[in-house]
Amino acid sequence: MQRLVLAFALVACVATLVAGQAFVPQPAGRILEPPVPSLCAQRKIHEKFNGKGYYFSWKDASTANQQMDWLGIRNWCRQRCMDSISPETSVENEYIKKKLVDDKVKYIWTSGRLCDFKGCEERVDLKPLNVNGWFWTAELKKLAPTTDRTQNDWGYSGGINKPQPDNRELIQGGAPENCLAILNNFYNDGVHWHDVACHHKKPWVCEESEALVNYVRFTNPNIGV
Ligand SMILES: [Ca+2]
Ligand SMILES: [Ca+2]
Repeated sequence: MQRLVLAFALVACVATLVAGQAFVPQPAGRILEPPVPSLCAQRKIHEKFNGKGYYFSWKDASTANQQMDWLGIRNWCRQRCMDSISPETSVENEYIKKKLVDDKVKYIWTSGRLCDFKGCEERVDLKPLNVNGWFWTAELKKLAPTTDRTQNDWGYSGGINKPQPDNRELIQGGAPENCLAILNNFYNDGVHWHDVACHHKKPWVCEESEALVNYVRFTNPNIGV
């Protein structure tokens, strides 16, 4: 098991280098789970889109009534060689948004997160954090600046009638809104991205992770992942 964890750490490092990023951000206290080969082999895919498999928690009887926090969802997906969804293109973003509308799902988590971890504060390219500090954690890819409205899908309103990201919960004395959810007209503002405090529980969408699938194929060639 120790060897597996070490090997996984190495793969993660390689993936990080390939992605051109100098850090592997993750929240303090809880760990990012490695894939579980048997769960990867049995993973359920509801639909394929542009060659990648997607899992929708509300479409499956075993998870239809479940909701999890931001990291819990990443780990559930990662154990199955997937990760929380990263809608990095407008085509993929529209595909996911249509699912929420068609299936009347109020909101979901994505892998999007503000770089609020140890090491982020030294990165000048992330300053100011509320503009340049957002990234898709599953892909280790930065989002376009929050101010560039043509390259993102942040909502135009929210709980305090301010454009997103607004860090509303922190302003109102609660937790910082460091995670990226897609909200389906929750504030009568259409279907858009919102910064939301990461501890809230939501349904989820997993997206297959090429890196995790390849890793498990390499380390477990006989398991048929
Ligand atoms: Ca994606
Ligand atoms: Ca917000």
